[in-house]
Amino acid sequence: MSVLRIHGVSPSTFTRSVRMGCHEKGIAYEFVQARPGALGDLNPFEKIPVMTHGEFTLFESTAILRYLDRTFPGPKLWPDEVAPAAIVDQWASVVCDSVLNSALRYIATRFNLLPVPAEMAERYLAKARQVMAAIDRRLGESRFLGGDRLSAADLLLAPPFAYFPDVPEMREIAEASPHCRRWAAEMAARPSFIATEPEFKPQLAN
Ligand SMILES: N[C@@H](CCC(=O)N[C@@H](CS)C(=O)NCC(=O)O)C(=O)O
Repeated sequence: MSVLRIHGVSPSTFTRSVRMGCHEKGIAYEFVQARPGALGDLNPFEKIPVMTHGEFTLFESTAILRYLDRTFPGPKLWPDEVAPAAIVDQWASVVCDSVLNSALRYIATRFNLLPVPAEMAERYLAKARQVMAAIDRRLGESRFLGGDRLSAADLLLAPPFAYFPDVPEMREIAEASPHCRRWAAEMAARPSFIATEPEFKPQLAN
């Protein structure tokens, strides 16, 4: 049986999503400490996470989660039916695009990981308010982001949302989002979330 390895670092939100997928499906894996830019040939885009499964290498978190779901038994991260699976894809994509390009970028600026002009940071924050309001509406209609059951979309959203309380402006957004908070409490109780708690967290710049 080939060894499955997840290369990344524990504070990385995308790395955590993929590791959560392993835990949800009961997949044994090795966690290999690797920072972005120190991956050698594993990812030409120099981003984490990367998965290796024997000789097979894969980057991009959603692709990795899909691979895990198709390769291993255990609870499905995507439904089998076409339309419900497409809804999961839709919300996974919302996280990887809209949440990344607003909330996650804003958090990165506040942790001094993404130096941008103040005006740009304000734009990320304004967009985060809009994006999270739409996600809150969705979670008011649906127990999980992708539907009635946990899916890859939840695994992608939970790690960035876990940083909201650490940044006052994002904490305010979370406090104004009751459905997100109900969902986040449910996610935080899952063994996959508990097992992947970051070993350290970036600190606020000011
Ligand atoms: N689209 C990638 C995004 C991964 C990503 O942005 N990872 C961050 C860490 S959470 C990273 O490696 N950043 C370094 C960089 O962008 O150079 C995925 O879905 O895996």
